[in-house]
Amino acid sequence: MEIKKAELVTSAVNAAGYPQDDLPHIAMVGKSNVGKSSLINALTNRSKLARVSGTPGKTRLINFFLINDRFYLVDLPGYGFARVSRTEKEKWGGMMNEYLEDTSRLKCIILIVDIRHNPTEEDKQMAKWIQYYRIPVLLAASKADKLGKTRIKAQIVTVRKLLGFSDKVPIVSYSAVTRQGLKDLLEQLDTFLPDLESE
Ligand SMILES: Nc1nc2c(ncn2[C@@H]2O[C@H](COP(=O)(O)OP(=O)(O)OP(=O)(O)O)[C@@H](O)[C@H]2O)c(=O)[nH]1
Ligand SMILES: [Mg+2]
Repeated sequence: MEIKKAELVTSAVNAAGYPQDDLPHIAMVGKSNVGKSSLINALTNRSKLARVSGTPGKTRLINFFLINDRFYLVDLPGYGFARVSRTEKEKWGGMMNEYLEDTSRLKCIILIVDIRHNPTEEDKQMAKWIQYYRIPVLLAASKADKLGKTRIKAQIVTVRKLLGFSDKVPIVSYSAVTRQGLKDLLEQLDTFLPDLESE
């Protein structure tokens, strides 16, 4: 797939704010600061489409990016940053629950983890959630520019195992900085979307 068109359509806090059409969704989840918004910018070749920050907790809303007028990339708020109140955490849980309540349009969740670190308890919880809801998943290991090739290979095996996913679940390492792995990721995304011909 080649991304030719990308636009932020809407930001939502609840289902009433989601796009009301039937286009498929591909949603990104992961720890705060792992690089979800950066991945959207890298995939779409637009440096400022999604807001990126060195400070965790930048994305607090559910942002819907319409891609090629064909599907939505959904940027979900990150989890697991220390300095948030309990109310904030509950708000996050509520937003995620509501989003995952209706998965009819959700074709894939991209679960992003930082290639340099083992998955956290919250990553494992998210993996369980994805399995519970039986959502097709693509694992993406970010910041591959920070690790040598040999260690990337080893870490990919570890990540899959610690998250409890089978060999059937694809995992791609990538870097939003060097752009390594992005082509692979786009090719993988194609496999989750309905064929254009049959739409
Ligand atoms: N070296 C490197 N840095 C990256 C990469 N991807 C993201 N970053 C950096 O990581 C930081 C966080 O990136 P974001 O894209 O804002 O992370 P996020 O997951 O959207 O964070 P929240 O919105 O808080 O959930 C920024 O400083 C990015 O520049 C990558 O592939 N390599
Ligand atoms: Mg973000």
